[in-house]
Amino acid sequence: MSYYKIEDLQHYFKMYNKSIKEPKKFWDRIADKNFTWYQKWDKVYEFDMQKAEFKWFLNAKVNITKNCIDRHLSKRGDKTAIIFEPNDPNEEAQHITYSDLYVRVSKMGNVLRDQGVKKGDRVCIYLPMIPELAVVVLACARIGAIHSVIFAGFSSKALQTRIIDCDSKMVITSDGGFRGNKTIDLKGIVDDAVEHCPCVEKVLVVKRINSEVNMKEGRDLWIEPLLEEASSSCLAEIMDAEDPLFILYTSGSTGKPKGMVHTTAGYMVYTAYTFKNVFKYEENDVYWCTADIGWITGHSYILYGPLLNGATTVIFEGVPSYPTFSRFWEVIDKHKVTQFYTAPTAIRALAKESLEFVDNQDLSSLKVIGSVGEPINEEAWHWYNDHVGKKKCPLVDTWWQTENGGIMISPIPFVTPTKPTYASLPLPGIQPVLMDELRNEIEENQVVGSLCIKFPWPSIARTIWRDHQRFIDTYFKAYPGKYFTGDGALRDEVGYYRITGRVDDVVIVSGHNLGTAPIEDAINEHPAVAESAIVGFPHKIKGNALYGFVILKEIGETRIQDNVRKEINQSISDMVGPIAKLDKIQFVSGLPKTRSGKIMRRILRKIAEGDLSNFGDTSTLLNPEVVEEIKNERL
Ligand code: 7RM
Repeated sequence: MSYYKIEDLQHYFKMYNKSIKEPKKFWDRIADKNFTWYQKWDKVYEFDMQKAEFKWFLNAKVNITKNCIDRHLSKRGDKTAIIFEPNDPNEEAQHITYSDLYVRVSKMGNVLRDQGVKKGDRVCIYLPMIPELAVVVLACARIGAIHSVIFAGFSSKALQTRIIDCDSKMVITSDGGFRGNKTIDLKGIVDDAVEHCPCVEKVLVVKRINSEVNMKEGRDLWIEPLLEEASSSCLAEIMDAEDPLFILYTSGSTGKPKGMVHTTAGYMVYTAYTFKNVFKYEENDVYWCTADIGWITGHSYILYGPLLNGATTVIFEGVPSYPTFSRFWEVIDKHKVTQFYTAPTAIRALAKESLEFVDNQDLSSLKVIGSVGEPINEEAWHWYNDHVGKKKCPLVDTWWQTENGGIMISPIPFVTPTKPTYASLPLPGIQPVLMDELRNEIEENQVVGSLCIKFPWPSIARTIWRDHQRFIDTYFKAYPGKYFTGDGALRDEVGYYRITGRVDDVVIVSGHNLGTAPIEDAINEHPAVAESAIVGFPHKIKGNALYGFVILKEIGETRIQDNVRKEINQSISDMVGPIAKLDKIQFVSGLPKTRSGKIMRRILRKIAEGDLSNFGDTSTLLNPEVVEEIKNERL
């Protein structure tokens, strides 16, 4: 592999400037040197920001699975591609080599073809975190079918909406899944969903938990017997660079989910390049990302990025709390994990528990630790850095979105000095800008603005499935000529970016733009506080005032609670300024979160405003019961 290597900070700036001045040359070389192509491109890119049209590596022909699997066979055939760590620690882990993966993906590809799946068809995948999920995703890519993975925690209604939206002719699921001490009836959920999906012709079922399930004659088939019969070589479909690779749904704040479409070559080049550099990947590393493959993080940094680099990637079926809160740390110790990539919500949950869980495991194999998904608050950053990274592993706080395909802003390990709560510098090729309300670029430091990207990169989503107008309206209208991320950010004096949360999380109090993340950091500094979320609500004088929802580590008496309220405001006053003090502080037992761990501030905002009638689409909500509690105890 000969990507541009980023070796020190000066070199980073050199690379970065080159990538901005001569993007064609920069990406041309990366694409040329690191992949196998059936045919190379005529042109590196072509785009129109107004029309939101992007093409990369025009007319190149490629198959991403040839690059993920086949080309590694000669040198790495016996190397482990996937380590499968089951939910139950007593079940043996599986080591799947690149040769095994080749056979399994080929067989699966042949099964899909035999069942009538053709290039361009959509296949919805609703599977737990088991090796078959990886195999099925890659099998789709092998035969040119467009995969749409739907996280197996979604309800049948959410599944149904997505199947219908992408007009999927096949659904692949399992009899069920293990999750901690529970089992989940995935086939039952699929049955409910597919009942209302006339587009679905076939449902293929993987056996995982050996439960009794209904098999509908003529529609449902067990996958294992089909695999047994299938040939173990499968001709890869020759794909155009711009043929869709997958659709992945991401929730809009209102309205139905958006089917983000990613295409083949640009996505391949960008995920491979960023994986290599952001995780400083080296040949014998064991890399573990704890996300679910149902999210973009799993697509890009469990499957495609690592496999494109010939890496060993861990697929973990379980949860951080089962059988105990030391599970993550045990898995790192057991498989000698070198890079560990997780979400702040998991870090906060584990930091609440006894330190013994983490201290009793040997984490000395770790070289780099990463964070993704939401702003990592200062306290969690330090806990992760000190107790997991032992202050010797760079902590990469990686900012990016489903729409981006890959990591956009992140430190480079051992190159970019890390700074708590800062995602730091843009990766080569990425040109962030901050915009004010008047649509001017913000040049000053420490001012919160809307984060936009002013030049395309290879893995930018190409459209919303069958709704290009919505794609334009959502991302390219607010700031003409730029991609609008929906996030707020500020920049420090050296050019580091700090993501302050979604722009709709910015609250204007007495004319001051306040991002939620720094205020929540100040609240979380209080030793009694486990987690918090703040939102704005209308105020006669200030325009907006702040309402805090705070989880305490232990529920104390009322008198103590009143003291905590005072101390929280003192801490905010000290760390952010008196302007950011909270008008109301409600103690709660939990915060409404999406299944991917993001706080649904939209609901908290409605409660704070006193609008308790309609919370909009709550189908992605993990814990609806806390909404009731918060509503009933509203101040
Ligand atoms: C990768 C992923 C995207 C949204 C994004 C942000 C938030 C993600 C960070 C972050 C602060 C980070 N894709 N976000 N990473 N905020 N620091 N390092 O999560 O499409 O599911 O979400 O997540 O608000 O817009 S996503």
